[in-house]
Amino acid sequence: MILAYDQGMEHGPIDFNEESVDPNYILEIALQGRYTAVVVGKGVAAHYYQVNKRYYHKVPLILKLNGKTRFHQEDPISPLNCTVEEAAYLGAVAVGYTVYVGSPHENEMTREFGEVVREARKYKLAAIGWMYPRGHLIKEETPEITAYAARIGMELGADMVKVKYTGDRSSLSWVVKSAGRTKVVVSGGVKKDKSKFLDEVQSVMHAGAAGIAVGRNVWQSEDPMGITTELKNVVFSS
Ligand code: FBP
Repeated sequence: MILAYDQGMEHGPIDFNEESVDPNYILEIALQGRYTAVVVGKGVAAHYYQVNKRYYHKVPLILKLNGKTRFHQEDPISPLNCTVEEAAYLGAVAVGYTVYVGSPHENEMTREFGEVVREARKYKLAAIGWMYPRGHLIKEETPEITAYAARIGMELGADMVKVKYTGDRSSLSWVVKSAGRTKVVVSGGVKKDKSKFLDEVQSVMHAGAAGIAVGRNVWQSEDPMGITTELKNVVFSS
């Protein structure tokens, strides 16, 4: 059960309100909700996580090493802005990297992710691939394309891949099979009706996925701890 908070870079503060704009608000949810890990970029890790004993090493940290802004949507590329060595210094247990599968810049990202995996081994950190099909060649993200993206993550050596929900249990279970021994987590997406979201998570778990990596559906909620409890019941009892 991973709490994602890299949206400030990816989408901008448009996703936040007066509370969630403050990284401490999210780190507190991660701490009190006993999330498996929180995902942040280098700046949040340096200014809010590493400097605060309340969070440092108490909340397992996944450092997102690359990122792009929402001004570049057409044929995206997500460059590294942090090294694995820096991530280890900041206290990370794992590193995350987005590969835009199908983008004309895909080769650059697969090569860079290969290097990230190699470095992660050196520092004994887990490597997680955000495997997102994007760009003008991807007319629509079908479940088969999601399965291909998950497979690419496994082929590149990822310990875990993060993919979008395919819409139903049986297509997601093919994604999970395609990833083999690489664990699959599913992202939350835009905030939706709570019971619809929990049903989705149930289907994710029944499909054999390892869990979820969710952001907006938790910290945009009026009751983040309430939804955390409900999520735990679904994720850990499935
Ligand atoms: P959400 O649950 O808020 O969707 O977060 C999951 C995530 O993968 C984030 O890690 C990332 O910032 C965002 O979704 C990417 O969203 P987009 O689909 O707009 O690229």
